[in-house]
Amino acid sequence: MVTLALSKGRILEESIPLLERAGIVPEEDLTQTRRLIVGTSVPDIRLVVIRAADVPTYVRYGAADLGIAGKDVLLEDGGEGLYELADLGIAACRLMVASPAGGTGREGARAWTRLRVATKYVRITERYFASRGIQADIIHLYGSMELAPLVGLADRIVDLVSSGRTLAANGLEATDHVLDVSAWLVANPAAMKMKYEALRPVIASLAKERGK
Ligand code: PRT
Ligand code: MG
Repeated sequence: MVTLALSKGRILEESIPLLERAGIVPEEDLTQTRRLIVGTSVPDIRLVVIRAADVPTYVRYGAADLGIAGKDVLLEDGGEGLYELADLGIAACRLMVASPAGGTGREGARAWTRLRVATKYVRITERYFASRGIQADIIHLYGSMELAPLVGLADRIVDLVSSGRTLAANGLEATDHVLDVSAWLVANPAAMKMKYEALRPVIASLAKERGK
């Protein structure tokens, strides 16, 4: 049995057509079902559907042999104990620094000392500012980062941007590019040894359909 971990949300929406083109058709509508383990048209392949940030954990511990996870999640996780096999080219976006549109005046005196940056991506953000020699206090949020500058919680955010509409709707503008993001196929290293014969065709067909 091969277990492939997918994450809910955007990655799932773009993974389903990729899987189907690769001949792996889920037995249920993954966007509707409440089941967390779903079989496929390929008898020995099953899917588990979990939170995006949990995909590296399932794959690292071998609870899933393969997984599809955003580069943002993989970098934030650290990626130890995972093989990053292929960039699938789906769910593409950019990790950006953003701040209130129309300048810096609004930050006031705090801008002269340390910057406060709200993000879900603490590790990536720490590394980004440190590598530029900028002192920043990182405020860890789990979602709705766009709110933080509007209520005085932070001066900047680091968040994913695709169309830019969420930033615009909240009077923010992207100022600096941190990372290009897309979803990658990852594997458990032990499974790659023990189950290589079973995994090889799955990996080959997913990698072949990438970015189409
Ligand atoms: O549910 P959970 O809290 O675990 O995750 P989530 O709801 O934040 O995101 P989810 O599950 O939909 O998908 C997460 C993965 O999708 C990320 O790890 C990325 O790899 C990928 N992805 C691609 C995105 C986006 N594009 C994206 N635009 N994840 C989130 N966004 C959000 C962004 O955070 C912002 O709030 O969409 C908003 C911006 O979109 P635009 O189009 O308005 O710019
Ligand atoms: Mg979500």
